Amino acid sequence: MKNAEDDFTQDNTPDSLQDNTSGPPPNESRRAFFKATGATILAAPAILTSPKSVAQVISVLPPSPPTTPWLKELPETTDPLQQTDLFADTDRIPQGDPNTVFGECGRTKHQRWDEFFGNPVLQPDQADVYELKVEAITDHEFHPDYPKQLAWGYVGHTASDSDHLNPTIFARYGRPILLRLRNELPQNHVGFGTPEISIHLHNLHAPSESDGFPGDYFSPIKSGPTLGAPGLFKDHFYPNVYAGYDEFPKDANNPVGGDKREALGTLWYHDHTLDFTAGNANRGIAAFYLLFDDLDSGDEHDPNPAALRLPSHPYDYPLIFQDKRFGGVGTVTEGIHVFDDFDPEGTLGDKITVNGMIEPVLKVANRKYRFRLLNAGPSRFYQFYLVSATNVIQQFTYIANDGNLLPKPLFNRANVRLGVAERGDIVVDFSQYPVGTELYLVNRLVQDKTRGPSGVKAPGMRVLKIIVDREPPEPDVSQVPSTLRKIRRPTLTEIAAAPIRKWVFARKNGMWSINDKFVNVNSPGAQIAIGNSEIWELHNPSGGWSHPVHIHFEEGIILNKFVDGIEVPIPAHERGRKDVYVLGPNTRLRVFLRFRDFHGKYVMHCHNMIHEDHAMMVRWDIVE
Ligand SMILES: [Cu+2]
Repeated sequence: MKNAEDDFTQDNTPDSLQDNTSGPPPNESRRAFFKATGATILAAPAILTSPKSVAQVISVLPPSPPTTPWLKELPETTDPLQQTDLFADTDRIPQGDPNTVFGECGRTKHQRWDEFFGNPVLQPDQADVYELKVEAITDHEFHPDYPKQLAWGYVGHTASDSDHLNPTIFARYGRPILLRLRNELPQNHVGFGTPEISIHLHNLHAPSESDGFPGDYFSPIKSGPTLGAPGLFKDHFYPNVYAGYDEFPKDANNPVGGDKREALGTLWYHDHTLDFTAGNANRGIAAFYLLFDDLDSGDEHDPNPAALRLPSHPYDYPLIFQDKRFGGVGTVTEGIHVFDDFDPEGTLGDKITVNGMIEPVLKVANRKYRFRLLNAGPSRFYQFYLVSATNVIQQFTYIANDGNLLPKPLFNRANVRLGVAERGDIVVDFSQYPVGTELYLVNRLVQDKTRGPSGVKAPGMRVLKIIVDREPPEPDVSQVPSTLRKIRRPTLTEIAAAPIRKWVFARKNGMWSINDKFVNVNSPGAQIAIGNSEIWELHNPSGGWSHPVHIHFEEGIILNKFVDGIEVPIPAHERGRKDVYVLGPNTRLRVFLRFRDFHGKYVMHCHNMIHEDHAMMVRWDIVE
């Protein structure tokens, strides 16, 4: 039988993968074309005109130029974003209604604003207030062997009193955040990516208008189909309450409000502009948001007996991985980041950046560290191992998946596998290594096309060198307790009562579809009454590719997993709460979800950003 993959054809040449010179048509023409057709359905035959196979295209793309490893060091600690005074400009004090008179885009009113703040306008000390600008940086150094070049990202003022690209936000349950996002990208940009933005804070329990809905993109001159007007900035209200806010109301015994079993810790924020998420995020618009509470308090010295006292700042270290392709030796774009927004198979990177750098070095003290690993796409999967200089596998403790602490830690683990947008928090105890020890974080997962990974192969690609270079200045009092955070599993009664909704993720006309449809941000594919629970069946009937499916806003619990129609055990790290559900080939998952507290439009999509940009996304709404 002919394999479906063999049917795939596309019009793609190495030239079309180059940046700025002979690159793809202007972004707006693609968007205008997509929109003019009413859907992306007609784009597929237009794009797919050449008989070249994907494998042929990849083989003719020259590899990224070689790099000399381990030349640059990552900073020893995270430099958190500092608050901005948004009260000095009296015309633009954050408010519930959109401030379109003074330059804000036409968002809808912040939900539950009056309930949280009691005034139309925010008062000082009612929230933490931050400002980020999305900017083009022209001197970014991915690696000293490559030219300094263009990158995009969030720029904000950090605690060390400097402007920082993609700073980490430290947040706390019970303390709302008001984040102002300014779009300062060049509006005449050519090359991959588009200069409109929509910030998605993955996977905060955030009201719809602050969730970064893909159709809510904005710039000073353009606005998405679901936004009222363009603008210079957009304010986002992050309540930082636990999900279940209505079911477990805020009171003296529950000062945050919501169900503390629903806490998230490792979140990230990234661009989510319709049709251009892969290009914009791969340009660099992605960063961390770490959320703490009384249990995971971010303080290993915490005297509160309930606190977990996990390794904390500066020994709590987020690591973001992105795969990128750079123009090959002898090409006009030699050493320059290239990508193709228009190819439904995308561009597979062959260089893995760690916090924006290729093959960096991290120096650590010989004590425990918490590493927060994030696969920020666009489409590569990873299976990370920690190995010695002679490739001997080292063990660590796996404590959180998708930002959710597991009920119990998984001790003596050898690897972490991450689909796009998945997070894995691990604790590594470097006290077992003498000063001077060199270790490597290695990706052993083989992937030669954007459709998904194949096997695991040693020794793999070394992406990060870790040098144990010092004794800690004080004794390590951090710990990994034998229980972490309780989980609320649905009861049998709840499972029996929940309606079942089926979603099929498949290829269609060379694009990617859900339930045979391409994305339409103006029309919900499901409407769920607020407060209801449902079982969502996520089905990938193909043997040819993998889909890391992301459901916005609410975490879910996997009830069953079927491969080739046969029920299989759910891996230990997937038995907690999740927001990314990796659908391998011929896989079906049953996921229990509650829909609570806020209403409005959200999305589910494949987080292979290339699939997502080529229509594998569905809008769903919570309705009152
Ligand atoms: Cu996919």
